Amino acid sequence: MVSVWEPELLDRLVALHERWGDQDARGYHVTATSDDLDYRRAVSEELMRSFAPAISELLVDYEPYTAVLVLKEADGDSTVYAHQDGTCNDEDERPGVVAWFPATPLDEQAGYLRGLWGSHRYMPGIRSTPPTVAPFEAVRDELLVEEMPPIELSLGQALLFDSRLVHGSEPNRSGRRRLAGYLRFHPIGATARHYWWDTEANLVRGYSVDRDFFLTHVWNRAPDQASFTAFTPERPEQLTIAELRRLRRRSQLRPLRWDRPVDQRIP
Ligand SMILES: O=C(O)CCC(=O)C(=O)O
Repeated sequence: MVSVWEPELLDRLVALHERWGDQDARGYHVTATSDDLDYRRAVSEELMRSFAPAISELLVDYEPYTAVLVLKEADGDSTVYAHQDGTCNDEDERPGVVAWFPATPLDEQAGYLRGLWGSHRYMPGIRSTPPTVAPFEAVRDELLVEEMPPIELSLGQALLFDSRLVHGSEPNRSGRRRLAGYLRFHPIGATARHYWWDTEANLVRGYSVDRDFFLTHVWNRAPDQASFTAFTPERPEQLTIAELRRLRRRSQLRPLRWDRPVDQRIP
């Protein structure tokens, strides 16, 4: 959790949404899926210009490559179930980093972001769009409320997390729109990836994409280019809450390879 900018800066995002956004939308939605490509681009440019530099300064050798607004409207279901964000770069050496921050005040009613601590260490694997079945699907409601502590961010603060972290939030019950910024970073020079689950063939297809892809792609559709890989997704065994707790404890004792100091790495 970092304090990175003056809260007044956030007014730019609210104004941007008021000018361009769909005022009749309901529930949870993100600008990444908007049909209005000019709006998508305007949001991305504002986030990259006004917000990404302060985060980049805190990261060593990472660059931003995509930026969206996350909206939870006053009406409609806006629960964000426990999930992991899609894989956007090869994570074997270094993971992607997400910066998430509120642009309108957060409290219990508006719904704090919640995280399953340490889950980036014990929930490896490629995450596709749409997502294939996750090993915590059977317990996702209980997981969100009982196992994932709320992260109480104020305006001006951001949460930086490993892009494999399981996270989510309860619905917005505040009666007001809840607006948040979301930026993704990857190691400088990394190739951006997109993994699409072709449900008809039951294959996850991997694509190397450029930055514009995230501004123009129609989500859940086949990307309009050749894939570099394809694999059949596994149907994972569903974990219980007790098993997830055990995994967390074990991961604290024995971090994954890339977490270890270089001289302690297993060859
Ligand atoms: O805004 C939130 O509470 C969560 C958003 C989120 O996790 C996402 O869009 O992936």
